Amino acid sequence: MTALPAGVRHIPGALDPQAQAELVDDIRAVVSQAPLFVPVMPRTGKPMSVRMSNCGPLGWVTDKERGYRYQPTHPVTGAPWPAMPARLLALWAELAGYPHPPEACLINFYAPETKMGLHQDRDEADFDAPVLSISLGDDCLFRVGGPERGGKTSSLRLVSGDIIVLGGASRLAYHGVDRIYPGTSMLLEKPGRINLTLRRVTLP
Ligand code: MD3
Ligand code: FE
Repeated sequence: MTALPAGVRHIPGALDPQAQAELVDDIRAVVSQAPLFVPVMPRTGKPMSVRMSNCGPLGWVTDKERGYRYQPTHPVTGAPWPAMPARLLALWAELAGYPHPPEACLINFYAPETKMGLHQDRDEADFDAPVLSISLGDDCLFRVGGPERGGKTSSLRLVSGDIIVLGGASRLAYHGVDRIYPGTSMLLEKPGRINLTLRRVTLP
């Protein structure tokens, strides 16, 4: 574990257990309307191991034919994404330091064997806005590097209730999830981890 890259703000224990449970209830309600889907890599068609859904006006999706993109509707049901829960809007207003509301909340569900390879988030038009990430459930080993693939990386264990805000120089940093530590949290009914990323997509 070394120092985090400039622009990464880690807030350990940002959410107390009650706030975590309330967010899980919010996400359960979202996922009952907008079921988790299997994201598929562009061109190769290889399924990712993470399961996803979204809330807010826009959601991030990916499939073989059309690749990574944001769209206003669920890729399977065709329904508009559920509204962004008020609690998420309030956390953004408190912590993002950005004067416009988030447009997308990507919900990632990690079963115990799930990983997410190193990547950049660059499907948004607005890189001035930060990305705000909320961890719920089992701990994970998160890795973040610089804006170039192959650069030095730092690893960080993220715990349920932690928030990280990725802004400024870190907005285009490579990052990924190397592993989940099953059984480290009792928040969820089953082992696994939920990550919520709040994002601004369009230019204000
Ligand atoms: C660093 N999710 O959904 S969140 C993703 O834990 C994603 O589910 C991971 O990477 C997860 O794209 C990591 C933390 C995160 C999110 C966005 C970033 C870190 C970031 C954008 C730039 C730099
Ligand atoms: Fe990412």
